[in-house]
Amino acid sequence: MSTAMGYLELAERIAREAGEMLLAKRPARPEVLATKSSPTDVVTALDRASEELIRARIKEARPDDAVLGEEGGATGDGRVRWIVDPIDGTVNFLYGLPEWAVSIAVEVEGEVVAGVVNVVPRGEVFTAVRGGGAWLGGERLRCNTGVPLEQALIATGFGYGPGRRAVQAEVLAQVVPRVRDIRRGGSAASDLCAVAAGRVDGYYERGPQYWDYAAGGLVATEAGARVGGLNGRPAGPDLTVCAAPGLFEELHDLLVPLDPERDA
Ligand code: LIP
Repeated sequence: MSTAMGYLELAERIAREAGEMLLAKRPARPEVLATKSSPTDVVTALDRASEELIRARIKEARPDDAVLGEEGGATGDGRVRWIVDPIDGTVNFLYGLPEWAVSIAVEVEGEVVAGVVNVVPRGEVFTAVRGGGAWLGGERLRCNTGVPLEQALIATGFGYGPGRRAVQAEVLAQVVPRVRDIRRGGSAASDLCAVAAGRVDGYYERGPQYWDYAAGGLVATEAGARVGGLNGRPAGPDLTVCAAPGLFEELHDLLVPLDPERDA
């Protein structure tokens, strides 16, 4: 069980089990347990229960591996590391909107080799193995290509802090007139899979954390998209941009002079 495909099989099995648990246990209106970076950045009991289940299953199967999880932080120091978002799109989960996902990526020596994004309410499980393509069920995914910026449907997201949001709104005001339209789904993992599936043409966001984009980023890359940051930097919390080559550069060049990282 040491190939990327082996990691993917385990990750998919765990992400499906967590998804089933969340669907079965989700009350009509989940209770907010705590807030994190701002009063709107919430944690429910089921974020924690989902991460506990995922960590327990990883530990049973691979006791020496490290884990980085949104709720539980970093544990262990193995050469294999699991990157876990137990519910990406927690606000959607809270409100009963159908756009939240369990996201699990597997890194070997710092490189993501497998990823699964289970968009639970839609029953869609996106998977990817490095070099092995991106898949939704039995269908191989390919991102849209040859779309010019002014025809592009672009997904984005907002952070939880008011200062960051004010800058994001200013940047967005300059982006909207230049593209077909904007979508704000509420889950970065799902947005990246939407690029992979050709449901949007591109995505950009300031602030996504590694657990938000590790698995979805591999799905998008394996579907032919480019995933990166500004000025040759890798994707990251500063800025993550994703689109087919060509559109990536157009979107990147639109964003750079708008200085979307200026709230830092
Ligand atoms: C969310 C992201 C979303 C972003 C939110 C938040 P969470 O993750 O996936 O795209 O706009 O600010 O970070 O908090 O639901 O795991």
